Amino acid sequence: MTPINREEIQSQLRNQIIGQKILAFGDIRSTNEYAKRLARSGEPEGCLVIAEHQTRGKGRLNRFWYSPGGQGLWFSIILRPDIEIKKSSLFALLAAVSVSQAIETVTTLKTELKWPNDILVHGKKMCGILIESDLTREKLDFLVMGIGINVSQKKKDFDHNLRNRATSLFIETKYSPNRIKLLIAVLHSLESYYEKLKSGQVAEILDSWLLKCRHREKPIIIHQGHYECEGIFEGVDEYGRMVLRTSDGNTQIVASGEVFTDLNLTA
Ligand code: BT5
Repeated sequence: MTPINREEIQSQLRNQIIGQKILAFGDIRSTNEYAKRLARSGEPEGCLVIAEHQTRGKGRLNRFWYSPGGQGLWFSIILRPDIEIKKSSLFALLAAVSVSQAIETVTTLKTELKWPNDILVHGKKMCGILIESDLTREKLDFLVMGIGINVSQKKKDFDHNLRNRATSLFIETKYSPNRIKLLIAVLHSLESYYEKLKSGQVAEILDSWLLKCRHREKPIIIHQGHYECEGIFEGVDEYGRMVLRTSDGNTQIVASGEVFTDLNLTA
């Protein structure tokens, strides 16, 4: 696959914020870790860190994110929105709708979203999102939005325990789209939703997310560490948190956790 080239991205990008500075690497431990270090040393918002291969790509709760060389898009963006800390959960949904829109523009695939941070195609995970932030004195200092999209892996390339849960654009369409074209579509979409969020048009992001949510009004089980809860997924509140209707008819707000949609604990 053609290597990711910074100049090529720059020449096609029409954004004012996201991607104003681009750092492209061959190998890196984790683009999120790198971007966080940059942000802590004062890097302005919009900086994009992208790599061909991550040796220690991270998922939530320090889980491993498989990021083989040249087979996907692994990147992170530094953002410094002037918003309440509570609203930072919205960024996983914002990233999910942006990537989903980009995939549907560049391919003919239909994507589905799983709360809070997964993009699925035919029930399998194609993209994961990791939002990490630093706070200073009750204020959001910066936020790093990490996105991993599987592009050209074949089924046999995934580890056996991921093979039935993960997918790639190649597996679903039988061809590998141009990664730069897909990346540019994601970055354009991200900038447009980011502008909406900053100007208070949160409802538009939430509506777009809900339209694609695969478990809306469906029974789910939510795991939070050792705590487990069941109910009907009603939707999300204005902070992107889950609204769960439990069997006693009450409504519960859930800020984080892992959603399962059947008793066999599959996504
Ligand atoms: C996520 O975590 O889905 C967030 C993934 C974020 C990755 C990006 S890549 C660029 C940036 N830099 C980083 O270091 N990270 C971000 P979570 O919901 O915790 O899901 C992690 C789980 O997904 C793992 O435990 C595996 O089961 C599964 N998994 C790992 N690699 C995968 C892959 N390539 N495709 C699909 N599923 C995968």
